[in-house]
Amino acid sequence: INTGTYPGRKVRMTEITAPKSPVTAEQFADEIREQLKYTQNVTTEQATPADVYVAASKAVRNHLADSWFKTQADTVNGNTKAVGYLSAEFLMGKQLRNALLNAGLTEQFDKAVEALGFKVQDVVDAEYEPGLGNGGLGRLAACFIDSLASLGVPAFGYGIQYKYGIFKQEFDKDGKQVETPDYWLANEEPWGHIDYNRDQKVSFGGKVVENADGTKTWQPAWSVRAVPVDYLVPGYKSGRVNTLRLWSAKSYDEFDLLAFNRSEYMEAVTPQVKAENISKILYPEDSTKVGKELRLEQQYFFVSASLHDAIRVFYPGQDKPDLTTFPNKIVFQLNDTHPVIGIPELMRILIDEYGYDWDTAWSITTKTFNYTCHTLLPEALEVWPASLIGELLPRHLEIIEKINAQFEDELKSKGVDKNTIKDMAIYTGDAVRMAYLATYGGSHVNGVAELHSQLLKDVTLKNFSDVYPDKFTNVTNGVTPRRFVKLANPRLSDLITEGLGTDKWLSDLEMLKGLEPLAKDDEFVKKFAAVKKANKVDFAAYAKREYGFELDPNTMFNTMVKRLHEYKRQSLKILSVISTYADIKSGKVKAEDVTPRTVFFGAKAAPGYYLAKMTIQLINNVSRVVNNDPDVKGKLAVYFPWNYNVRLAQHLIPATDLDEQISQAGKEASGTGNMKFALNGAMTVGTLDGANVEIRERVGAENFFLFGMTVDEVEKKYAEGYNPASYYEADPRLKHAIDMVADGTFSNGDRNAYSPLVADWLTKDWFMTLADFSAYMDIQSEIEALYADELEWNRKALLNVANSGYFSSDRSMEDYLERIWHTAPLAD
Ligand code: T68
Repeated sequence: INTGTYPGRKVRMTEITAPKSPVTAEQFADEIREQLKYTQNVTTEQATPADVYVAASKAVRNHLADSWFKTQADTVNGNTKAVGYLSAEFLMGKQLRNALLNAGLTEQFDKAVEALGFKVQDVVDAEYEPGLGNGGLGRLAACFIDSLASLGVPAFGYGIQYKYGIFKQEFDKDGKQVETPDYWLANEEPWGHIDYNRDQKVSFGGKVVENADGTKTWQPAWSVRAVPVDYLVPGYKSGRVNTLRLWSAKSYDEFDLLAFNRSEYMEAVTPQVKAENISKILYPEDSTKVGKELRLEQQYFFVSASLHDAIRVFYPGQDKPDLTTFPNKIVFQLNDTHPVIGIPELMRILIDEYGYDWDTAWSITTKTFNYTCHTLLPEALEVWPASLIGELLPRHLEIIEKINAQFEDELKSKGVDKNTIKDMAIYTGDAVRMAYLATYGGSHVNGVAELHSQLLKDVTLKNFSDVYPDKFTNVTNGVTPRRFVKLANPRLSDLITEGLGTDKWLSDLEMLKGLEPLAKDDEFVKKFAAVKKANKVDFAAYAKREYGFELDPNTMFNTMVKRLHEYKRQSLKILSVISTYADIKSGKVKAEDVTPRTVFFGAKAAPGYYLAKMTIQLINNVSRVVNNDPDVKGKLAVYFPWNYNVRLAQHLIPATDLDEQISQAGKEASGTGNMKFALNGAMTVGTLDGANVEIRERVGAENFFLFGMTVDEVEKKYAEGYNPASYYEADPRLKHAIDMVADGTFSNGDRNAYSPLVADWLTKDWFMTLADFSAYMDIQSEIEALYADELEWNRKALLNVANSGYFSSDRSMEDYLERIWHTAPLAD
């Protein structure tokens, strides 16, 4: 064991350079054989790659078991406060490669699999990616728990094991998105361990009765059984393994035998269906619409089970635990508003289940929770109808009312005026505002990038920040370099290690700064360029295999991947593609002046989001027309690989030359794709939005393609009255591109196909795509001029890598530890 303090680190890290019980490839092959024989019950000869995948995964899991038990014991017995990360989403990505890396078994695995007569790729491909998140928010949670384990901080991720994750996306013959269910548990899933003996009961409905002594008793109408499914979260070279505990809903009454005996077969399984529905499906992001009853049930389900679980873990076997010490044992982070019902739930547990008085309970609760906001769209802050909470959680509604009354008194005593108090109400009488409840009920509130946190204070939660300025802080997001550099981009990882003379950068990403001098070394820059080129060739092969695309790796790979949302402005990108297409086709731009480009889109649209789905259809049809037009062959191509997920991200990001982060300023809270691209040596074209601002500051303005309006300019334009049609009239390139969408060029002559989209652009355009179009087109010539100079382009791209070390999720975790959680890694 090699213990050391990394230069510049605020948190000490222990590095275990070799796995505790290293095995040889032969031994590991034997372990796989044993799993095949005794748990898969197949001979090595009978085994398929899928069998080997399950067997190898279980063998790796076994290697992590001792560290897991030790981490659990130290978590409970040590004097380091643990972190509970409460999140409705954990978008983990595939597990096997990551677990092998962190267990120090990568090479042994590769050799063992071959010795068993299998292809490594086939075995790895047998893993089905769990899609238990929508996008950035869920992936962030996954990066954070990886970093916590890698830093040796005791932590629990708490969430839901949805039976169906985010829908699978397909495109029909017209280019429309078709959603199909993602039944990711169809085959054996070796990573989650279902622990029936650590279950919790979660209740709903019914009524509240007042007892003779004035205390309240909630008499719920129905209950479900929350069963934990445990995933190991191994740290990278930390020797620590944390727990991701995802709850699965089961019924207490599997089956109504009386109904069955009456031949009422459907009725007989109703209770089971009702209970199991709770963890049945991940809600697709619908930030602009109100939620559903089931969604509130899901939120309460996992939060209630998790809080009870934490009490079980930290006060084992105690009937009357001293819960005033609870905030010293664990601090809970509320990942967006989805788990905010935890605040009244902890109050209820403390008062009704453990007999604490209100003030003591409130003091414990506020010390226990902190809230991270991930949005700037006011309509995305959850507001629940009070009637719904009253029906589902009557006792919680009472508690919320009382919290609100106390809050109003507090505001009055602070001299806040009546109207402001009304604006700040947590409980309006009709509705409960979860973001306000979280802000009042927790110790800290943070945004996810500097600009975002500033706007939260200045706009979204201004009243709260005026009254409670000290609650507000920022923690800029980050991504794990283990998955998104080491696993996704082995060639670049090797080059970085060569350049720095060590691989320690994987746990101290600021060390990438050491690459900066190498940007002056043409030979190193050429090696860097060769890495990108090889990644593009690889991606072309992958895209051919998976999607049947014929890509040309000699073109610029230009990528826009993220959820489909108007504010993210995929429209801006596709309109620019259409404009470029028209220019090449008409000969306005000479063939020899064109920078050959392949444009990639990856995006899922929420199933009920009409304009987003129409944008997908448009992109697919632009792709069809452009890719089949001999006039632009070799100059421009557009591809939309369907079902964008973590796996595709790991392939596409390392192969990208130019990344698009073009949201309207003031709308993207942070973005994390932007960080992954910069770390993988892509250049970014982007607006001054979210973390783009900080990325640009760090990599240098000269190494970032900035365009578009600022937040202030956007606000000014809204105030003046925005008229998109005037931009359509003023820029002939824009006019032509929109006319082509309207005239049937991309709909086999049908002029109505996109009329709602066109009408929206010309009359509403809420996110000002049209106003930023000219600036976006103008910066393309700068991009193309630089791209023509291969050495200079790669020099700048390398400087992006060298200066992106700040965007490690390890750094984000250190900031949370210091500013919010006030805790530290476990002692060795
Ligand atoms: C994202 N939010 C932000 N939300 O958009 C992004 N919403 O800027 C930021 O980088 C990221 O969070 C991490 O902080 C989301 O991804 C959701 O997915 C979501 C899901 C359900 C309901 C509302």
